[in-house]
Amino acid sequence: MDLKGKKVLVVGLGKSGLAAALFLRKRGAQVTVSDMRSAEALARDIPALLEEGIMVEAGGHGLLTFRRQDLIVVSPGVPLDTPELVQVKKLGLPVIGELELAARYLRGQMIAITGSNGKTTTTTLVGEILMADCLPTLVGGNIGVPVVSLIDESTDGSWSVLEVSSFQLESTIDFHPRIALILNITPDHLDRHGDLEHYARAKERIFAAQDANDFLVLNADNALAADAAGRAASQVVWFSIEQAVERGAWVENGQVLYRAAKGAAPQPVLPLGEIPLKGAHNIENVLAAVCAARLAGVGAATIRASVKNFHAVEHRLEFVANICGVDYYNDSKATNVDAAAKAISAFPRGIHLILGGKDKNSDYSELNQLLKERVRAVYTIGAAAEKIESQIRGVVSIHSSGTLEKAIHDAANAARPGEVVLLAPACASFDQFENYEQRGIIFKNLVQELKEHFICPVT
Ligand code: UMA
Repeated sequence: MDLKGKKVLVVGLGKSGLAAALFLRKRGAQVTVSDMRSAEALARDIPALLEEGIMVEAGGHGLLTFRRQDLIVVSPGVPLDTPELVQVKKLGLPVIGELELAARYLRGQMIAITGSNGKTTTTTLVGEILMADCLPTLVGGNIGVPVVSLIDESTDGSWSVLEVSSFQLESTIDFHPRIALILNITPDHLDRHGDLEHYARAKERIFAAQDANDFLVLNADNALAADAAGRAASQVVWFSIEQAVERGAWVENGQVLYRAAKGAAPQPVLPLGEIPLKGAHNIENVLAAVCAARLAGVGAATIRASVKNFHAVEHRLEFVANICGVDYYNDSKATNVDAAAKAISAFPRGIHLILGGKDKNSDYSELNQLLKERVRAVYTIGAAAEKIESQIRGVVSIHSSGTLEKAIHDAANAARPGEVVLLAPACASFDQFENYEQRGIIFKNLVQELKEHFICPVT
């Protein structure tokens, strides 16, 4: 697509919008950016954009601005049912997301990884394995690096390992990864997608353009992910922690095995004991990464060495400190109920759990069995606190802490040596924080402060 002279509107001026606008301008397009935030709120970015000759509409989206374009590029966080987008789509104007735009210009092959949980860990691990094999590797996407910003570095030989979210996939058209992974599909983002069915369909766009030369890696143990196999034109490769698979990776007698083709002998990849990450969900992430790496041609020995040296990604079940015999873990990325359940499952009992934030139309009672079995007390924070409390009342002791700082202090005062204080909030962060990263960093800072000042009770 020749962008020279084309009128392109970028909707949303976050990380993706900024990168997309600069990319489009560099390719000669006449670019306008529209954001609902005020000019003051966007003050940091506006001067640089104006200097590049990019126009900025701040404080809301104007229908006229939208109608004047040849192409509209939406940021992932902008819902596709935004009235202005609906209107221009009716007029036949092309509307694509930043991922679709980037994928049209990215050179080389793509490995795209989606799922409700585990995306960032798996994406990072696949990236590290490919790099360890000396393959030219780029890592980006929902992980925090807009895909558009990888284009200049990509070559015909490169592998782009991309974390892709349902928000990004929803607006794809020709997005065509060579290897696509669906790690799992469990309820998330129902406030945006409406119901689980629509959310799952958005995720399935990851393989919509694939053909018989491509690969789709699916979790055999997750019903909604496994169900996608019937709709794929690509070759399906499975992973499972529960059963042997005809093609793909699984666990048997404490070993990760991989079978390259139906009927072929399985090959040992690594012993489970060498996986340095906590929790069964991380074994699934490793199995998925093994499939992706083997399909990209990486040998078992390189995979084994990379997994052994892999450390938890920041904000994913990240160990922060031990204070008076109590371990503090940051899982700020547990932004939905299933992720929180996985985090809780990683510890046998004695958990002091910090829950809450911005609700996404979630059902927190799904945690009740785990709360009963493993959690000593819940500390609620943020806008969802009342809803959470009403759905878990009677199951576990509840402290309405309100803020993260108060929750940490309440938990520290209650926890005994050998127990765990866990931030796995099951909610988005946007009510009290800029994003989950900021929430995790603040948690870690508060815990470090506590470590310096906390006086351990005499036992
Ligand atoms: N905005 C509008 N109109 C709207 C909605 C938003 O103008 O109707 C504006 C906001 O005022 C803001 C901008 O859009 O200025 C924000 O755009 P964005 O939400 O797309 O944020 P980015 O900074 O571009 O970050 C996005 C992803 N964010 C979301 O999907 C919400 C980041 O994923 C991703 O890392 C980044 O692109 C780079 O690819 C974050 C995320 O929370 C981590 N993802 C969700 C998740 O993992 O659960 C899907």
